Amino acid sequence: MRTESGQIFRLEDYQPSNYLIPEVALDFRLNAEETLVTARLQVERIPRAPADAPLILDGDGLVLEALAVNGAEAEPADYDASPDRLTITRLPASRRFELTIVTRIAPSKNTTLMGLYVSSGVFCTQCEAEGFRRITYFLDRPDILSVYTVRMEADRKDAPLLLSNGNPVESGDLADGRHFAVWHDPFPKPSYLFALVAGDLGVIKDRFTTASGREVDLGIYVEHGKEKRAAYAMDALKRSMRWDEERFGREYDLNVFNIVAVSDFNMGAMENKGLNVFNDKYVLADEDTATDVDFANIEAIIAHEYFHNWTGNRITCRDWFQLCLKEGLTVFRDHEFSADERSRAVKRIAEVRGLRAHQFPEDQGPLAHPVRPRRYREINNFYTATVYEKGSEVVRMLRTILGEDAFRAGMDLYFERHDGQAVTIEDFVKAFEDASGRDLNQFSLWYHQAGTPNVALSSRYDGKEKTLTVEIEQSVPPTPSESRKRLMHIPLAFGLVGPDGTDLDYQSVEGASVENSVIHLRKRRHQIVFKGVKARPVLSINRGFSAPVTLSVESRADEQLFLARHDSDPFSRWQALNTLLTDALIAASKAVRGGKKPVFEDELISVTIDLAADETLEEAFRALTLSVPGEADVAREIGRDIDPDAIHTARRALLMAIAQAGSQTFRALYERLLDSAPFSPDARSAGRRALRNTLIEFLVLDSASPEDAYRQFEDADNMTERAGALTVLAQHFHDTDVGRAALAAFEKRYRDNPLVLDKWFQIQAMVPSTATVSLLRSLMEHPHFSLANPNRVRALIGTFSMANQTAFHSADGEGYRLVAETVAALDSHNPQVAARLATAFRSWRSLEKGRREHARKLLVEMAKRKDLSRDLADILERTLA
Ligand code: 0A1
Ligand code: ZN
Repeated sequence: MRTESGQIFRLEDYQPSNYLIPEVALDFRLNAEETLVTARLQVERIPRAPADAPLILDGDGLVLEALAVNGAEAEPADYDASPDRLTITRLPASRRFELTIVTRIAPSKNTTLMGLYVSSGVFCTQCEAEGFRRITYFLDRPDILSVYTVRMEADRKDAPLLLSNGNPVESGDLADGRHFAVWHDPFPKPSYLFALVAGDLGVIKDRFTTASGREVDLGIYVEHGKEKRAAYAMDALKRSMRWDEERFGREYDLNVFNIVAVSDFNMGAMENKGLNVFNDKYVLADEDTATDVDFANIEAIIAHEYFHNWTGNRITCRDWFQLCLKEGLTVFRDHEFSADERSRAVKRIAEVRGLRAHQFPEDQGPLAHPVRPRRYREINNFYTATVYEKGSEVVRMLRTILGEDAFRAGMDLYFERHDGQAVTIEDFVKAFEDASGRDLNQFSLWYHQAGTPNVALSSRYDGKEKTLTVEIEQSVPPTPSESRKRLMHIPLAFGLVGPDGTDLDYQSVEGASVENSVIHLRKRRHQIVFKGVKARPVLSINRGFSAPVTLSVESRADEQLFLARHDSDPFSRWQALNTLLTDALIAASKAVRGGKKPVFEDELISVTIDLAADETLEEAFRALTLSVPGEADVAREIGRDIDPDAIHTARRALLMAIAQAGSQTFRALYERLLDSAPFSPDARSAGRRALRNTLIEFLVLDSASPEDAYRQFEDADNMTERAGALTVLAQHFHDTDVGRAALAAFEKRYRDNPLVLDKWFQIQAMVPSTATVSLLRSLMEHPHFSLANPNRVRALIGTFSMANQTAFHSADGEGYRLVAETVAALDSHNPQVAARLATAFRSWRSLEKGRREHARKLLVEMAKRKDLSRDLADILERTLA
């Protein structure tokens, strides 16, 4: 099927290529306005391909300058070149031949940030997923693996630094102030992992000795003057390298590993072989300019890209449908790394909050797709929370089901069997089946079926018989183009929490397979009977969020309160409180809508305060328990006919109730937590700051004065506390002199630091006021705002659309209009960023009528525009379908 606005790619249409390209030699004459690219390709026809099979190479906006076959200029009749394709119809009879292709490109005019572009004077590339075809004509698909040799030539003054993948081979001077360098990467790789960087950058260098004694030169390249701010990233890199050896037996394989930070980048970072390119937001940090969340993100993303060296680069994807093969697995690996480096419980709660905030709405709306999709129109739109985060949850479930040892055996087999190959999810799962001897057929549905399963559950205890009977039922809601769903294998970790808070034993169990405290749900309904349970337990279910499902549990509030106070699984403690708070907020927003005053149970308020004050618990965990569910969390749980204003009012009332009841406790705690030690980004210190930042909001609400927050803002010796205080001031006192003064002081201090100024944009984008839309319109005129820079756009407009429920969803539709206008303005420049921004509308159908209508009209208007990019057209079409 073809739609009006583009071809649909289908998994079932996959065909291996008739031609391979075992070797590539690239030569770049770098010049910002006009770069000449000469590609010498060693091409090989596969034995079973017909001798006259045409060779069809991908291009995107290319101009062909010259083409030669085996060194001889090609006859015009033998090929056809268009900007997006080079078809060669007459080829030598021999199976191997050489093609030389010359293209001319204009890096400085490349605003899409795909292919070769210039960021702050630095040449850099981004080729995943299909950016290589913007550089030269190629079989731009991940199952074509080639050994690359890259020669770059540039002006020595503008670009003293010339980097590419692999190891450096040669360099030297040329005439007219130019110079060159040659790099060679011995590992065959797909074109999406190609990279070059050329420019004038500062560097920090270090060394790493691998487990087997190989010396690796490490370099992190940043803008001159910012070198010191790369130290934490370097430390994270070395820890990642060691961790992958210890936990997965994976060593680094080249002599050099380089990271380059650039300021214009569409995503977080990119795992190009031996030459990772990063959004500088995920490299640069020091206490004055980065928050603890920034430090944690840097650690996670440095690790993520490094881990791709084995899961993604050495073993890559056969086609883009298999994106989760590398992404889900690598996210799982970076999550485990952060859990080991920091607090496992806190990390898990943060992951689950992220999954629910980003993946659940995707899975429950018009953009739902399986972890391994079967069709796409624009692959850029599939770098989603489903592929990444749910993909990681699937790997986590695999480990839960198999256990640590069999999981590791499966990973080892996968590495051993597929090193150097481009493979599929089926290959991945098969490695675990073969290593463990288990049948993972039903489990694999997690890859193939979209939608968040629901698990409904009730339990009853028979004191005479000493049995606990649990009734469980699974259902998977329909999703676009998948109305009938099959039953899943859902692993539910559980505990039977006894009256003293410790887990009770049982003698036997019937009705489902239960092993190592995990119930394996495989049928629609299970009646599970635990026998020999000595006392009445409270069932703690889906511990550690063992399965990414929604739960409908028939349980009394006092049971949830009991779990919040006593469950031995910290995740479940947090979850129990979170469920209670969410339920209370749903009830309160109903009351607000009905014109009533919201009320909250005293016991709920006191358990919240008690947990925050419990000094036997880690501070970071306490900060999480005290973080009342956000407005978007409540909206998601309500699910339909959403009124964001009512939720906002309800949430404010809850915050106030907690602030007043906790007044003395919170103030004493806040003072006690003040750290007099010098700044350290470690998890424990960050936890203390997180708790203080959570408390400061309650202090100002209770006192109805900005004073405490302003003092924190002024006294802070680190960005976490400064930005935390400013956020509270902007949220609650934006229209007061103190609020305005703090915002102005922050801007003055950080005017020339774009990454910090992004925080200033972000904090204002979150102000819950009807005036925010016009504030944002004026901020878009700020001299340091630019639609050409993705970080600026995400900070201001992205934050507004994702994290400001009241103003984005303002009843007059003006919030939607602002975002729609920005999307439209961006689309011709940078379609990827425009399309991503447009996903803010994905839950439009769940809003109340007035807002729904505003959103629908704007979506229809946008979809009608001429010359929409494929990226944006795809999102709009699916959102409206
Ligand atoms: N593979 C990268 C993500 C990424 C994807 C596309 C890009 O194009 C702009 C950039 C980066 C990762 O998982 O980190
Ligand atoms: Zn990745």
